[in-house]
Amino acid sequence: MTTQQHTQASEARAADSGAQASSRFKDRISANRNEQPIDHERVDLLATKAITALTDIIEEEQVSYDEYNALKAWLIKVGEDGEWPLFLDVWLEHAVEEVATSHRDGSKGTIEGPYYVEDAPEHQWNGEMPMRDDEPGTPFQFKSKVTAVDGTPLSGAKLEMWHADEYGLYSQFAPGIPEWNLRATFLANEDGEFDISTIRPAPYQIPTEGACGQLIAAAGWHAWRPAHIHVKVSAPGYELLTAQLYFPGDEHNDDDIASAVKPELMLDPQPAEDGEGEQVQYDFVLDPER
Ligand code: MBD
Ligand code: FE
Repeated sequence: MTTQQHTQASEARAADSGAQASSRFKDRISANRNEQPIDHERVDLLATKAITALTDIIEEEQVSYDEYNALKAWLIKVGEDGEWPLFLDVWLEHAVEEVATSHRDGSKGTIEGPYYVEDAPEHQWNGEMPMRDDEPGTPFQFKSKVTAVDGTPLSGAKLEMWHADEYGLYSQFAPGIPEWNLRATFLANEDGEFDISTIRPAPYQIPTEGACGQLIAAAGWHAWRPAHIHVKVSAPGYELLTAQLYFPGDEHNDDDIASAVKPELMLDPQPAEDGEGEQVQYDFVLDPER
């Protein structure tokens, strides 16, 4: 395949990713439904505040019927395109994540995003991310140690990792990629360590063909997220850490469309000591469960 053919194929397939995230999310929610009673006071408070914030904008900005109808049509399209998870995770999740983790003393986290899949197959602490025989990309060796805030190594730690391929596509959300490609759960050694072989992911452009892309084009924004590796780090008795790790020098580290970059999440890749590619050490500190 030429580069141009590959770009065209990637664009066609990226279009499905936003919609895939919708059906995935619905499955996950119905599987985990724990019949919580409705907190009517809280719904009243939050719904009233949300409606008031919007009506304030309408008055302040003198919003017209044409603008109101454009919004209506666009909201309908977000649903039709299956892009609500994409929209919410790109523009709102970062604020929810800050609220959820502000009490922590351990490692900083960031948003999960729309492309996590639970229960990725398990591998040993020094395993390789599942990848195709001809998987393109720079080899990347990821070393890590997981400790508690008091410094105790956590031998029971699990590290789930998922990331895009060299073309910015995620398995299970873009067709034609093996199911668990570049997704895995690693189990720590007795010192809480990991030594994982993978490839460097490419920067990610959110699908441009759907409602979210339409908004981005209409507003004159860009659709890029910097290259990133997603992780979930856990250990029995400790709070789950959800994070993304970034690469210095990426063009979009300072203007991530999803506002999910933090300085603490920047990797420091070095040339690999043995073999080709790069290696990095990045450690995690977990907070005890409250
Ligand atoms: C991604 O890969 C991602 O991580 C987020 C947060 C939003 C869209 C695509
Ligand atoms: Fe991502």
